[in-house]
Amino acid sequence: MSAISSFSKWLLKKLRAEKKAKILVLGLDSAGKTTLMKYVKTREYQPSIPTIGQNIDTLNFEGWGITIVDVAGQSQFRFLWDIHYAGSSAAIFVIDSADIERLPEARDVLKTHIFNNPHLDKIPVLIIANKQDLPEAVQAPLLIQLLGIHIEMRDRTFTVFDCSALNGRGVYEAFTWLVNQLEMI
Ligand SMILES: Nc1nc2c(ncn2[C@@H]2O[C@H](COP(=O)(O)OP(=O)(O)OP(=O)(O)O)[C@@H](O)[C@H]2O)c(=O)[nH]1
Ligand SMILES: [Mg+2]
Repeated sequence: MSAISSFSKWLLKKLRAEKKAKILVLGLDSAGKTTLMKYVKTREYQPSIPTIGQNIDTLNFEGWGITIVDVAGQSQFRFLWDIHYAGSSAAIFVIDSADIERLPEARDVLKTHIFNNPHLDKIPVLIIANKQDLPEAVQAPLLIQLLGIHIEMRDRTFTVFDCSALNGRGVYEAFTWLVNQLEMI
């Protein structure tokens, strides 16, 4: 084997080996974080129970080996989020778009734990407007206005995707956007 071809094989292996990322999945309890992550992994809806602590899993998506840290959203567990911020390449914030009453709480959590979080400074943020299969779900353009993120996120790469972890709508597109951001880091 020539020196050039062993070098290119080594380089290829190294490039492949380095396509790894840690992604943090945040959001209120019952937003659908765990259901969504299960959908991405298995391509089908699977029922889930409220998370206690966190679920850490790996996922292969479009050539990326992604470590998913899916935290418990209940308020009494949110202090546990702190230990997971370091080393995150991107964050996903899942919102129950059909639960209008809890949108102000979702906005506060998004602001405190992502926008104003120095540990997550500058990383891309994928906001999932989940539960779009429900008739009362608010869609992305209105959700952006209600959350005020068009103003808050001025200095940040972010997007909002309408999704459903029940029927898979928008899930593949949202994750494709995310890995495209990882390619640019
Ligand atoms: N209709 C509908 N229900 C959903 C969807 N995603 C999740 N759910 C349901 O919402 C409930 C909460 O889902 P989880 O995935 O456990 O929510 P979570 O954000 O992980 O909640 P915590 O672990 O408590 O933080 C479950 O009953 C899910 O089946 C969706 O897209 N549409
Ligand atoms: Mg969960």
